[in-house]
Amino acid sequence: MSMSRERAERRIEELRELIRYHDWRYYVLDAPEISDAEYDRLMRELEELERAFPDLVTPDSPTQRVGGRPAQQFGTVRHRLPMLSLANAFDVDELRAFHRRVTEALGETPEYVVEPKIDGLSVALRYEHGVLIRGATRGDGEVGEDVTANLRTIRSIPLRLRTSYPPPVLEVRGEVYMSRQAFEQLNRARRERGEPPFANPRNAAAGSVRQLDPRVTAQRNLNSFVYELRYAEGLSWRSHFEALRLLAEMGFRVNEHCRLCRSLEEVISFCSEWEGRRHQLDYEIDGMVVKVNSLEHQRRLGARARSPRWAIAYKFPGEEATTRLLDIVVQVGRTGTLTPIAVLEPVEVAGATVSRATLHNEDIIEQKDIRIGDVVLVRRAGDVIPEVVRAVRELRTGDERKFRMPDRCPACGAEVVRLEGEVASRCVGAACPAQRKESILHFASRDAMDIEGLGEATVQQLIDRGLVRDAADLYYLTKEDLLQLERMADKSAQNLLLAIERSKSRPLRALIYALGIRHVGQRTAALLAEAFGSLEALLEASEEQLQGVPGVGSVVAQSIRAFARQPANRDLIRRLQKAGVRTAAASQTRPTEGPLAGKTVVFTGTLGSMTRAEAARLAESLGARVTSSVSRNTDFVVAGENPGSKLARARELGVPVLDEDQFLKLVGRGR
Ligand code: 0OX
Repeated sequence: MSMSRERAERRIEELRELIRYHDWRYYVLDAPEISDAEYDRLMRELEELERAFPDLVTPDSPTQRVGGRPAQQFGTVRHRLPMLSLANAFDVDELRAFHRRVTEALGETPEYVVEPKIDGLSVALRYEHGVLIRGATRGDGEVGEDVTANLRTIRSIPLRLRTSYPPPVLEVRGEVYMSRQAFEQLNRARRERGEPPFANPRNAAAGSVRQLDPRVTAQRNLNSFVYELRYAEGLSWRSHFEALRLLAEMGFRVNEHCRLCRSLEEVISFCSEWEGRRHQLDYEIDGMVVKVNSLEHQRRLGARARSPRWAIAYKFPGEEATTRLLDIVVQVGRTGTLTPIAVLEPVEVAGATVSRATLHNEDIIEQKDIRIGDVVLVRRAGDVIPEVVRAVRELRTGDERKFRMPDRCPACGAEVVRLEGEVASRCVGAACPAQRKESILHFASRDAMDIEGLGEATVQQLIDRGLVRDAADLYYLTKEDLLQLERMADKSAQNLLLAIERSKSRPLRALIYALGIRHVGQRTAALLAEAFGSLEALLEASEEQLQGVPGVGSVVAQSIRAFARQPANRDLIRRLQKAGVRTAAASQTRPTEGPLAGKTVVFTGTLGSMTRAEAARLAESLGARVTSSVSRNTDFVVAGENPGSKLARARELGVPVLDEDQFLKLVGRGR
């Protein structure tokens, strides 16, 4: 009754081709031609024949998607060409800046391809003679993990290409993701089994691809889009759009919403269109990818260290994301206030990775019934600290724990008190290192004494090593002290000492604000400086005198008096004075007119006519603020010889750049 081997071989080949075709119709085009029952019949027939002739089974057979035993661990794969990532544009202005850079470098206006940015994980696929032989995760871009067995289970990834003359070697890149529907279905099933649900589709997809047992991955309903033809021997294409067409012809799933745009305005309007339509898709996108179309243009533009200059991700703004609340820790502020902080499984919110968020205070946690282990909704609006909006209670497993405010300070062990009528709990420890650290950071912050380069890690070390107990100690640090610290090179020690020195002549209002007197913010500090003219006069003022200042009420006045009475504070002020910190209002203030007044300037490279420090002093004497790093707030950069990365950064941000002559002209010293 059995079929001859030859006939079986022919039928097997026929069935495979049919099934491949219908897989393509179903999984790639989403346009099936036959019923599920008909498809199952084909599949069963193939399976039976392969069972009868096991030596005819090949790895690219449609029956072989799920195979092999669970792995112990994944092997590593070195990518032949590094897998680059994308630079981000967070608004339309940054998109325009990208276009300007590109157009300037090319000397002509390019065409762009704009495509949805799928929120999944990137993978690389390698085919030899049309057969999938390797699939790898992105990893660090250089080396990824070999997840071939898992990627084979994704039905939209062809095991064999749909071409009669496949290139000997072909490499493509794309995104593996989980649709919203598959994600919800998976979480429902996990809850029923008492397993913790995934916080979002991205995590679910990443977790599924990193499963050691491919049979588990196979049940996860992953999907894919391929967006890059990295390498194909013998094939030629001249543009990204053409590459997308080739990829589609070869049987890959290519996103249908990729659009060729002939002008920046077209790019912008397509991006905004999808910003409003993103929720119509069955998968999450976190932005749009804008790519220069012509390969010749791409080649000329080249790449930075990690990302190509010819592409950018336009990130959609300010949304929310869900993630898991791993723990709640307590942070001690400079006045001893204990703030509960959510420790989160890292999640991307509005273009930034968030792993911590504020929970404000105990009462809010209670009111919102947020528990450790919950899946929570996190929001990041603009520049504010990310916050936990609420718990997703439907995803609870019962293993969540309630939070309790500790009754001892986690930093110093002192008692924690919560005064009647206040929401905040406070550490009462007078020598609490956490409070010290926060008050020194406040003292050094930009609006206070503006000591550039004195960051959290440095202050922590200074306190741990007993080099600094309060802000006044900063002025007694030596270079030797600083060189003891980790990651403190000669140059940075020098710069820090210089910044500390410079802070001695900060205006009185900045010093008053820097002291961190409760209820004395920047505005009140300015009023007090104006009214008293010196720190000494302020601290000797009576409550009545203080209340005589417009805008100062009894709460503020009492707080200043309480501060002034503390022996430790008196000692602090004495040592500040002794170190030469200016405690009286300056007779002459910074120029408020002239080309440099109020400008933020960065110097980079070697100048011919003066040292950088001299140039900085000159600029400051004309009312400029000199900083060491380029940001969006920089008004211009002065570049000497060998300028390096700051110049590149300035170009990237579109910050104007002056050479030395232009700078000298500007300050009236030009020849
Ligand atoms: C996506 C996506 C990611 C090519 C050059 C660097 C990134 N998540 O949808 N990456 C790219 O492009 C590569 N395109 C995409 N569509």
